[in-house]
Amino acid sequence: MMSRMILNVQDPELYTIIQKETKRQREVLEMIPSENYTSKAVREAVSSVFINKYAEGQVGKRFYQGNRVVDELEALCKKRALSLFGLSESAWEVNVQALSGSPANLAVVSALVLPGETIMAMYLPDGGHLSHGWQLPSKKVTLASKIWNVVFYKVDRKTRVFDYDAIEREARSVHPKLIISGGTAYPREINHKRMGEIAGHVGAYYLADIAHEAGLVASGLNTSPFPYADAVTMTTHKTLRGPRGALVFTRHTPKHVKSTQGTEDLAERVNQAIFPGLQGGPHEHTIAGIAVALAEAMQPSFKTYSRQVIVNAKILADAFVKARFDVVSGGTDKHLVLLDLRSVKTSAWIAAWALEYADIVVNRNTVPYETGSSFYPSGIRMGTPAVTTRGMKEKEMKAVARWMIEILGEVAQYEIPEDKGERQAYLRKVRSELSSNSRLRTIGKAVKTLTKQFPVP
Ligand code: DSN
Repeated sequence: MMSRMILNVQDPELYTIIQKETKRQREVLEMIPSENYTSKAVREAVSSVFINKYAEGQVGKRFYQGNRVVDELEALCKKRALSLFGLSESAWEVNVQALSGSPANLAVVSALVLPGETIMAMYLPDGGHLSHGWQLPSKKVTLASKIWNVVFYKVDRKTRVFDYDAIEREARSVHPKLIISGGTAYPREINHKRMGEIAGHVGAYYLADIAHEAGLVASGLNTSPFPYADAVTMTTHKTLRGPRGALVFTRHTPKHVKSTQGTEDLAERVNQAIFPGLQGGPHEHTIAGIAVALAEAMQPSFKTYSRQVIVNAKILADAFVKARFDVVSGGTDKHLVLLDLRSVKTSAWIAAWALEYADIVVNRNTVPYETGSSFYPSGIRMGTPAVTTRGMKEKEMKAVARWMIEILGEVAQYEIPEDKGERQAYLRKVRSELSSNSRLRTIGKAVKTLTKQFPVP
């Protein structure tokens, strides 16, 4: 339970840092699509006494004593998770212990695929995720890429959406054991039915990672992958608006693959992969916060919120299309919009800084058929979950889009030199120019006026 504040007395240095971040989160337009503001109730649960407890094992089967109440907590969280997505306990297991999205994905892959076997995943610049085995031609970047043979599928060059016939051809040629969909920057809905069918045709498991759109799926506004997937992973802190954590859902009996490991329950394999395979004690305080967020997501008001998240993102996308920006895939079906800035000859690094000088926080992002690098990519990614939590709607989004378009106009033609030697000096000069740009300051003031009217929870 929250009680009288003592941190300011005991550790003023740390307290001041928290105050600064509180102020920052209150004053800026937080538009990174993977971020959100949790409720006070979620934060209260996360800072509860569950932070003190070790609880390796599963409900009713713990390795440490003293877990009677933890069992109650975890059982409640699991029940709520299954109920939110309309799943039956007899067909699906949910594990609520994965520490976040990347370990959740690693656990599922390690449970379903033997080292050296092939997995197929969305290409990172096309919106995939690092934890699906990202690697460069010259470097195995992730642990998954060191363990498994990873083959990526890409979006169509012209439409920048997936061509499912091409994915099927690829799957038939590489015979993956697992096909993964989902990621971080694909603005369109995934055709889970088709992905499930492709997995079925090649005898692969299908893992749908809905980290980004979990809340939209829970609200029935994006297609549910559950009828088609063998396993579904999601983080709990993006559109689902809980604390940072993850949920892993697994069918007891696989849909697409005849078990090669006897009659073993698939979900049991995933549970074992999470603990003891990958982690020790679960973070029960986070699980408490997730349980609160799941109950919040079952309220009718959450569906209204999710609907507004999508409406708001579509308003941004439409405004950028009208202003002749290159909106990847021409729009969005969910909470995020991806702009390819190569058409306006601006570096995403400079654009993101310019926006931040006006207190609009987005992230620079790779885009399909990327020609830059992950640190200096060609796109910016923006999203609406956090601003919608604050209550912003159509009118505010139109104003935000206008400001963003104006700021991007201010930095058009700023290009980062190819020469690495010249680059740092150039970037320092640009940041200094941006920090004193009067137009950015004026927009920053308007942003502060707007954010004052929409308090964070
Ligand atoms: N880093 C997260 C995102 O921003 O999408 C995914 O892990």
